[in-house]
Amino acid sequence: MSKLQEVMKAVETGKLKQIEELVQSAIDEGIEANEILNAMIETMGVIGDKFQRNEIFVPEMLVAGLTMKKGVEVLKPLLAGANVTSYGKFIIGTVQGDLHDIGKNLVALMVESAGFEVIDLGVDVPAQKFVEAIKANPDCKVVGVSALLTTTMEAMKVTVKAIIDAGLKSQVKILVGGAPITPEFAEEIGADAYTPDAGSAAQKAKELAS
Ligand code: B1M
Repeated sequence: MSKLQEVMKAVETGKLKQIEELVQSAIDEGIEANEILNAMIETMGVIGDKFQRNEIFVPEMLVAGLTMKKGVEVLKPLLAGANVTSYGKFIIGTVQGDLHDIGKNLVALMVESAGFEVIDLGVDVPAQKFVEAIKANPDCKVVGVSALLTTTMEAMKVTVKAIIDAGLKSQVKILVGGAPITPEFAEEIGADAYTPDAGSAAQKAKELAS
């Protein structure tokens, strides 16, 4: 089994104690950090499919998620580039009712390495908390809203509306993303931009802040 396959297997089977060592040895073998990250993301897709087929349940999905998080920690210094420009603050959170944070954390990491100061509101964030955070940070130019469940797309809509209704659209641009989100949905709810992954989110955030 290749090192990359070992990493994928460890995430899939929730080998929390071994993942850091396995990721490190994949790095030592010369495998690019991005390749390792993409392999872990692919594995989460496998986990999701197994969950849908009732082959695994929430606890296994949770441990796989925790294992991936630990693996990402090892990759972090390699994924984060040098902060050359300062783009100001970027507020990010996962919407109310949604506890998924792996993708949101990756977006935060990439945005930070692109030169933003990231304020992470965490998961299950009520719309009002986004509004208060933006008001408390008048130098924040971009806010990122993440949702992973079709059932929490409505909370994303509510969040974007709350930011608009609070009169904050002249201050911030709203970037949305997450597996069920589409460019059409983003436009429909009044967001300024949608991106499908963390790398493009960082690129888009820079464009929105400029
Ligand atoms: Co959940 N879960 N989960 N889960 N989970 C999914 C999302 C699911 C697709 C699995 C499936 O059925 N195939 C499904 C959603 C179905 C749907 O709504 N269509 C699902 C479900 C149903 C649930 C529960 C309802 C299960 C239950 O309790 N019966 C429950 C809901 C809990 C809640 O939130 N209220 C639940 C719980 C959980 C765990 C807590 C166990 C765990 C989360 C752990 C954690 O995040 N700390 C979990 C996990 C791990 C998953 C899967 C397997 C993996 C998610 C993940 O981390 N992917 C997931 C299946 C899947 O994704 N295929 C699944 C890797 C991550 C890097 O990708 O988050 O998509 P992702 O982020 C990407 C992009 O989406 C994008 O960039 C990221 C990186 O490139 N992106 C943005 C994300 N946010 C962005 C913001 C941006 C821009 C881009 O701008 C601001």
